Amino acid sequence: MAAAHSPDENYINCEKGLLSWFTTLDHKRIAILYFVSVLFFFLVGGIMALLLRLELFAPNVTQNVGQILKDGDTYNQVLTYHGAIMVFMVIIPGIPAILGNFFLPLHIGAKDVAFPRLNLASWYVFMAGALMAIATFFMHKIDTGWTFYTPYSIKSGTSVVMMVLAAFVMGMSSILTGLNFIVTVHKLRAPGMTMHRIPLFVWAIYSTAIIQILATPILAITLLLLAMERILHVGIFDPAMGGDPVLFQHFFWFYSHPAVYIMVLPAMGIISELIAAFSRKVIFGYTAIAYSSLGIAAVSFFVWGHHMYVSGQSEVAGIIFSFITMLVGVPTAINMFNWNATIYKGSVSFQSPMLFALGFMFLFVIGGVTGIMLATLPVNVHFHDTYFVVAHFHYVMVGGVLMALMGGLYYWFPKMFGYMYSEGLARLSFIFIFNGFNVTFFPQFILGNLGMPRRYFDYIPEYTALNRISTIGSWMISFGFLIALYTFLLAFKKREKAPANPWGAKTLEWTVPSPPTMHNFEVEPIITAGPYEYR
Ligand code: CU1
Repeated sequence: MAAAHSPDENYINCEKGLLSWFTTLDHKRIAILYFVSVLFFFLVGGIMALLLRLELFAPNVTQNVGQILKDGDTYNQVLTYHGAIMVFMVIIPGIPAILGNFFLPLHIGAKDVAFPRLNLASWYVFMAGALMAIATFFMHKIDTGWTFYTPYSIKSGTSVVMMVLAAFVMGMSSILTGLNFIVTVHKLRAPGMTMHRIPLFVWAIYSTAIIQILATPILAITLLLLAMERILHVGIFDPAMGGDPVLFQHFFWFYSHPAVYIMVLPAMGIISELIAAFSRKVIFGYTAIAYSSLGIAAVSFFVWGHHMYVSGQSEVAGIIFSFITMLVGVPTAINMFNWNATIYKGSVSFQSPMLFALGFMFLFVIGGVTGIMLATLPVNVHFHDTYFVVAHFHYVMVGGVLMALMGGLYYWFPKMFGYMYSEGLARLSFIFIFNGFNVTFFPQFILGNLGMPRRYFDYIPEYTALNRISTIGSWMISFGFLIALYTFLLAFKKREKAPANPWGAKTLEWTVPSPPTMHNFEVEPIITAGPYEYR
């Protein structure tokens, strides 16, 4: 009944009260629930990171400066929480559950996802898992590292069972979200929205969902087996009982390598949207990028052994895993080529979301190339378990995923909340995040090459200078994120109304008001062209 609605009604103000949020079935409101939760966990995981870097400011316990964590055990616990929170509670749900939930239906011309109740249930399941993870903090904590490697995770006196069950529950949420998105893409596309007309962000979320559904159950079973090993002593991973600790690594990485692409593919999807919008061009090589997403998803299942070159696996296995790992570089390079080709001769505007997109391209190439180095069998022996690995995966996870998430948030904030933010502040946050990131993590490549092992809370004095630079960088990057938070909060305070399409972008979400109404489209859109039809 259009007459009953005021013209200013949108998905935020159409229902009032906190309860209306916790019982909502609207994909956009559920996205906001995820946004608030993930933001909170990001702050907690970020504080843990700052504590770790502060500890590493000075080489050893005899110097008081920087020695804020009282012993190695505390350091191991903070390290584990930092990793587990950032992986399971921030980066895996981050882009799909926040931006995927909000924009996937809008991108394909749908009123909601296929199963709205399941969507809300996914958030509750996620929060239940997150609360279980937090509960371990008030039990015996956890010190195994986020990978829960056996045999230590069988012996550790900390709350391993609770923590792996927490990851199990959060994995369930991830599976349900993936399932929901796949059905949504297949069943709810608007008339004329063929698979070759969906935005590349949708292709990315779709490919991600395939991995979520196929790989996450393996993690679930692995973690259950670990819990059983601790409780029932079944003898599957514990060598003392005839089990094989390396078997755990096979199972764990069979999920956790594809999980890297659960994190990275949605980031690449955002970058495709940003590059098209801010170059004012139809994306170059649409089909190549779309199929590259599927290609990366497929190859990701056959590379897990690259985590285990030095675990005693056969040389043949090492060579095969090394070769297949390098194949991931092909679809990734195809994406990178097509983004560059799109920018080429485009009328590029360097607004804050585009700065993050370019930042992503720069940092992700470094993350990718160092990945190829690590995939090389003999080189890996040198770099294994050093800070080189830490630097590499932070270039992928932060330089890649978080840069894309920030770019996506700056891009879609006006649509999500209906307000414009200060472009100057947004750019300032980029400067601090981008530079702070490089100051933090580039020295770690050098430290790793010099042989500094990861996961140690003290080190020899030769490593001091580079560690100090890294710690100072961590303050710069934090300052950048604080500016970003302030930018968003200030936008809510100033209430400067955003137009429907502030960037002149061409995908469907920009055709509806900012913020969108509860049912997204008052009239069902009929699609007659591809997603980036610029004149
Ligand atoms: Cu991997």
